[in-house]
Amino acid sequence: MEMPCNTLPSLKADTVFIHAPAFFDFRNRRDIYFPFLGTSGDVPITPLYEYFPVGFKTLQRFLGEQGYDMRIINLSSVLLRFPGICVDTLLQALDTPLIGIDLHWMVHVQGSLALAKKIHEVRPDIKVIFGGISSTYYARELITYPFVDLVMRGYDTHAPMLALLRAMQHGSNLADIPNLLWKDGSGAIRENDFSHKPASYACGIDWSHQPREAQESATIPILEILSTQNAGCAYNCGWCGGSREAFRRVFQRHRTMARKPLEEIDYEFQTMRKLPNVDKYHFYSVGSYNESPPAMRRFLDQVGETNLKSVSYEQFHLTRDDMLKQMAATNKRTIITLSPESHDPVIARLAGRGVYSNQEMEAWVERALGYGIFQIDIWYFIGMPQQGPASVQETVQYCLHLLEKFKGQNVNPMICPMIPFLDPASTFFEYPQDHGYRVFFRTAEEHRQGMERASLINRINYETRWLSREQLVDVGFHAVRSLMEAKAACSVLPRSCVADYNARIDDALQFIPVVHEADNIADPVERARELDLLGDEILRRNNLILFNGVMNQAFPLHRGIGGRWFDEMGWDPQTLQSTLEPARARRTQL
Ligand code: B12
Repeated sequence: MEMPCNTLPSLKADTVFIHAPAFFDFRNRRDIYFPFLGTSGDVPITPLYEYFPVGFKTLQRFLGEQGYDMRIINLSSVLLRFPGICVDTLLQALDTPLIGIDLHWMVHVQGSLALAKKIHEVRPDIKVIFGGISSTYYARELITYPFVDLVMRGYDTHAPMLALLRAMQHGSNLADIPNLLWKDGSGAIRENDFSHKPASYACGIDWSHQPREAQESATIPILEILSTQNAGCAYNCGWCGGSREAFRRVFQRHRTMARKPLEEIDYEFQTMRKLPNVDKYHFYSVGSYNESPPAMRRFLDQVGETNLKSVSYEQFHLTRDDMLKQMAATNKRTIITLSPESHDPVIARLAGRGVYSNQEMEAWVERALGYGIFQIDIWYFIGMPQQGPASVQETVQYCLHLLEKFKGQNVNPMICPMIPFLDPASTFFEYPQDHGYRVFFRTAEEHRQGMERASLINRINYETRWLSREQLVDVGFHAVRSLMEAKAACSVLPRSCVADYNARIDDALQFIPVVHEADNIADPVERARELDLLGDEILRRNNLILFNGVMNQAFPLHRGIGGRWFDEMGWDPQTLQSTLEPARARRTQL
């Protein structure tokens, strides 16, 4: 229950971008269950998906240099960090004509729309604009919501956003702003040309400043910088909403890659070198599989000149030997992430991978480690074509083999179910029957309503001929559990850590079916009554997940949030704390 807060100092900006939690408002909800492991992936986030698009940071720099002040509020982080905060109070403090909300990842559909609705209730004077990958795909539907004023399409929105801010400042017509959907004075929807599709992508980010808590927060702070050098993809995995074909569907551009200019990449590294304690930061280079060898070599030169603690690169093919040597030479803790998706070559190929055999991969791992690569992460996925429970089990067995073969050598296989969504715009989403898939939600509104279901199983938007929704969760969670056990047995992870992690999985495995049964009651009144009976148990469990810390497969220990690069909160933590009543403020301290 939200309590009134003391007012916050006014936050004045030409535009404020807010990143909504995947579910708004998750606090104190007794009727929707967020189980442990409810997210896929290895990134340090809760099931609220706190990352905001890295494009917020490029927009902030670009607009800033043009004289427009853009501020960022990660509402997800704010609400996790200060659960007592009153959102109305926060919105009242904004002094801006325009709020940007990302619906980039579809998983935010409920949170982003609910936030927009809230803004219109509390601050009808502020215009709300949506943007991001999913916003582009669903632009025509999103603009029909009464609380969405504008939608900006595109993988690069810098110039159009500048044009929009200028037009708003001068009260001029919006009809000439590329990529924009808007409503005219009569409320009629207008769609401008989707014509701003530059060959280059974005500008460099200024990494020299990080959220204030980065150094001071929890015992194990999450010090990470993330960057992507390109938008789009050279590959075509059927499940991926960023694949070659998906990019063409979403952005209506034939060429599926746009690259960051080299001088902008250089700028990013220059700013990183200015970051105090850069040697304590991990650098996550996303999408490096899309870089050509010459571009990658130039990139590695920059890494070599930056004293980062560790660096990770995602690779599609097995990296060439000369590149491995250069990677190892540029940073002592170089991590390479491979994603064969399945040990079974047929399934791997159907998943868009399968470009090397297990034998080739194992020989490559040996070589890579020999050249001084510090760690190899190997990801497997659940929810691929022709992949049934037995196949998943075999993948786990194969992971055990890898763990034993490379014992003590930092080879870390991981597995995760593809939940809650099959990416909209992916080939499997568009042509489900051709690939053995069934899609439950197609529109944005169907996804939004789906995300409000109490049961995680009912929030999943697909199933395959080989794994039902229940099985995606059940088989998926059991696979992670077995793999964690194996890691304890091989001393890759401490036994106590795994015991704690797996106890949480066991609890989720026991409680998910209970919530699911109640959520499946046809009669809404009876369903609400049954869910209410479970309410205390749901809330207790949610509070163990949605709090000021994160834990994942790659790092199964709780780490405090607040200092992650995307933990920008608009106000400094002390100010946010001071708006809470004294008693509640004490409760939220670390
Ligand atoms: C890099 C990346 C990541 C990084 C995050 C980087 C980041 N913070 O931006 C990491 C690895 C952390 C990640 C995580 C996830 N990802 Co990801 N990711 C990608 C990837 C490879 C590139 C995205 C990209 O190119 N962005 C560049 C451009 C498009 O965006 P941008 O510069 O950030 O922003 C510009 C525009 O988008 C727009 N914009 C964005 N927001 C807004 C808001 C407003 C108001 C406006 C005006 C404009 C605007 O303007 C910006 C400036 O020009 C794509 C695959 C691909 N090839 O596209 C998948 C992809 C985006 N991810 C995807 C998914 C599913 C996820 C996860 C949900 C996976 C998971 N289950 O954990 C998480 C979500 C994390 C979270 N929110 O907490 C899907 C999304 C499909 C969908 N439509 O929902 C994609 C398409 C493919 C995939 N399956 O991996 N991801």
